[in-house]
Amino acid sequence: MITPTLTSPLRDTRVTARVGRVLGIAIAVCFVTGLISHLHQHPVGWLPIPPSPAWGYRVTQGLHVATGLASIPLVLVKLFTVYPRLFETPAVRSVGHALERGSIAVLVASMLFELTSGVANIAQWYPFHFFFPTAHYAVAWALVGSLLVHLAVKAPVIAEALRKRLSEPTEEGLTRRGLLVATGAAVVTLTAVTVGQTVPGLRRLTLLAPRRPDIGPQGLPVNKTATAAGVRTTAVAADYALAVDGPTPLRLSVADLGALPQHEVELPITCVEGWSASAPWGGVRLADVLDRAGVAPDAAIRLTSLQQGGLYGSSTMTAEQARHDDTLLALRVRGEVLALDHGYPVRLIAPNRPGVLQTKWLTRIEVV
Ligand SMILES: Nc1nc2c(c(=O)[nH]1)N[C@H]1C(S)=C(S)[C@@H](COP(=O)(O)O)O[C@H]1N2
Ligand SMILES: [Mo]
Repeated sequence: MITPTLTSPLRDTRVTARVGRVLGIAIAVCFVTGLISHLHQHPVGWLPIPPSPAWGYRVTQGLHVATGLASIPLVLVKLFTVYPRLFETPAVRSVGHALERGSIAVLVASMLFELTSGVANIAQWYPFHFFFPTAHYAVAWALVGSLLVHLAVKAPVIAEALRKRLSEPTEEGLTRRGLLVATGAAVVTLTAVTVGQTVPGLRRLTLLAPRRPDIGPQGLPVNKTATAAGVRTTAVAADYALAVDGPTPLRLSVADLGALPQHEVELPITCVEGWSASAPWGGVRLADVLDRAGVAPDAAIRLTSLQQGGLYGSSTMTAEQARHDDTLLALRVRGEVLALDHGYPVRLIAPNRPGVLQTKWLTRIEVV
């Protein structure tokens, strides 16, 4: 039997349990908001997402990314306090012990996978060859499953560790309390320098987030440019028209769209990467256009972009989302004609909807 040699008074269940308690809360919020966000992006028929509150996805995805980032220092410190024990031998002593260690192996591996893949996605870096949302979502279940096993197995140890006072065994070096304070400071700092990507008041602190939500044409970031989408010529073509399929098929030129009743709504673009920004959008109600085409009021629809290929070249919406008063075929933002990179001549903007589904450079609307 090898007893871990890397000992430190900081490696104590009282420290581990206290860090773990905060980490557990962060993971719970991250998991629940992640499930909601996943449901937004990959809708299922039996649980349709309502169009209100308009800020719903902004809050769930903002919290998801913020709690995921806050977990990074917590996981690192928690691992620091226990890692010698991960290499204990004999590796397996009994069936119960095997289960416990197995669940920790899955927990550590899935946690590290979720954090690294999540950060890579925020940075739009795809070194991996799997489809990010599917893998990130599947591994989240493994993480939560193994976490529940871990909590059940360790419940008595955790309860006892949290009950005991955080006494300091020596006067030298970093104290246990010092480590907890430093960990808290790291979490607060990391949150402060990233959360401005979605919280307007904290924008100027946004040092570490890859995007500032107010930098870009017309004061909004751009994820996919018109050049990247290959629509530079088609979007400005003289014969451009938006096709609307229905009992009365329509072909609406930019001038036709401009001649319909115009509305303005204040709505956020919320990217799954964690940034969001609100802006006043102007244009035509999707419901008005669908009515003119004679589309049934309860029909779900698909909106397709001029962009050829690509994952986000089209999106679908429920009838409830499509008929909401704030769901616009936007022609303008902040009173200006949409920049080509924001979807000129016309894009979708709808309440409580992930950015990936706010399809730009629309060319066709059809019933699904
Ligand atoms: N056709 C098309 N529309 C698209 C995309 C795309 O790749 N192609 N990207 C989406 C994503 S991921 C986001 S976050 C928003 C961003 O809109 P913006 O570039 O106007 O800020 O557009 C969405 N609309
Ligand atoms: Mo996005």
